[in-house]
Order: sequence, then structure tokens, then C-alpha cells
Amino acid sequence: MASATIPATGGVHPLVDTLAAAIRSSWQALPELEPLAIADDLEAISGSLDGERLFIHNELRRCRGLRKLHLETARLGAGLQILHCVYFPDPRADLPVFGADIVAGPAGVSAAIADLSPTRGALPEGIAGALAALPVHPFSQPRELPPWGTIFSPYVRFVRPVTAQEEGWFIEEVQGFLAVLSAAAQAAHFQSWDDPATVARYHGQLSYCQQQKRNDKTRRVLEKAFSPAWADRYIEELLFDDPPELP
Ligand code: 18B
Repeated sequence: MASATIPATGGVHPLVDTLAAAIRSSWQALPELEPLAIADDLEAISGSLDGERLFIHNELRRCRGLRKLHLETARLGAGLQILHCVYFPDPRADLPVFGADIVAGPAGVSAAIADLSPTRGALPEGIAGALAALPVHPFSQPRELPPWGTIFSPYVRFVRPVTAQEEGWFIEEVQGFLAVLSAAAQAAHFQSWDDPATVARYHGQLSYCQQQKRNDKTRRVLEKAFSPAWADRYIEELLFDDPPELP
């Protein structure tokens, strides 16, 4: 049975809270970490739906090799609690996209996914090697990727964690991914904007954003909590905005 305890009102699922704290603390290992500006009206968003309090909290950073680090925690109606996190690389560096999503409802966590996703067909060899060496835990309920999930690497983890032990495993695996990425960011070399490898990685990142936008489940929840026009702007401007055009 679901081990997860859902606070009666207002709070955030413990897995969402714990992973958000682990992600924030992993920022300290990133090279040249800096704040990244966020529109005032997108930093903290609140509302209500069917008498339930809704909120979205967004945090943005950048660092050497990663142009945008985005962490979002949200409560979005029908008791849905969400952690959404994406690190978008600078296309001049050969780094993958980090992505993680947790969706928890009144019955527990239904989806926990994390990956370092390639931006040029395959992961850089050093990163694939480091991921292959990480521990893999025997989750009891693995989940199948949706059709748009072709963007993920062979190391993607997509599960429904059903015990406190499995929730701990998921956090540990995400920390492993983040340690691999932060070491790669420290060591990254930069190619020029017009290098064909940079251009290929730019297009890979664009395609990552386009595929993520095919996830109707994200859009539907935001449309219901706010409005279709608001959901569209939020997805296009903050969740999966295209990388800035090549100079
Ligand atoms: N996502 N998720 O981040 N999504 O944003 N999410 C769901 O049990 C939101 C990402 C991913 O099987 C569900 O299926 C909202 C990133 C995958 O068809 C809901 C936000 C990744 C699935 C939401 C959000 C990602 C999924 C249904 C913004 C991966 C399964 C819950 C706050 C790196 C899709 C369920 C499927 C599912 C909602 C993955 C409700 C609103 C970065 C693969």
C-alpha cells in the first residue's frame, strides 16, 4: 500500500519536499552558480479551485554550462502535488538535459521520473559511463514511457514508488544523476556558436522542448487550475521555452 502520507491541507507531499531540498542543496556543487531573473508574476502564483488552495513556486538559477536551472513545486487542485525540475544546457557545451517530475495525488505518488537526456542522439560517452556505474534499485512498479518519451536516455527512471524505501531510492538515484551532471559541468569545454556540434545540440534541445509539450497531462492540469491561455503562456515561456535563437 501507499506509504505516503498526504498532509490534510496546504502542505506538500514529503517526497516532493525532500527531493526539492535535495535539488536545492545540489546547486552548491555547480560551478559559477548565479541567480536568473524570473518575471514577478511567475515566481509565486496562487489561486483557488473548488475551494482548494492552489500554488506554484518557481526558482531559477544558471551556472557554467547550464543556461537555465528551473525548480517548480506546486499544488494544483484535486490534491495534486507536483515537483518539476529541468536543467537546460548551454548548447556550446556537450551536456545533457536534466529533467525530473513527481506527481502525487491523494492516493500517493503516481509518477516519479528522472533522466539525463541527450541533446544529440546519444549521451556523451563519459556521462553514459558514469550513469552505467550508478546503483539501480529494484522498484516494484516500473512505468512505461508515453510515446513522446523518445527524448529520454536508456538510463531514464520512471516508477510509481510505493514504499518509503522506494521513495528513498528515487531520491538517491536523482542525486546520482545530479552528481554526474555537476562533474560534467565543472569539466565542460565550450565550442563556438557556429560549430556544427553546437548547432546540433541546439536543435536537440529544441526537440526536447517540443516533445515535452506533447504531454497533454501537464497542459490539462494547468488549464483546469488556471485557464487555457494562461497554461499556454506558462508552458511556452517558463516550463519548456525554446532555447534562445542561435546568434
Ligand atoms: N505530469 N507535471 O511538471 N514531465 O514536466 N510527466 C504527468 O501518473 C504536471 C515534466 C512526465 O504516462 C501527469 O501519469 C504539471 C518533466 C511523464 O502519459 C500529470 C507540471 C518530465 C509523465 C503531470 C509537471 C515529465 C508525466 C500524470 C507542471 C520528465 C507520464 C500523472 C507544474 C523529465 C505521462 C501520472 C504518461 C505525467 C502534470 C515527465 C498530472 C502540471 C520535466 C513521462
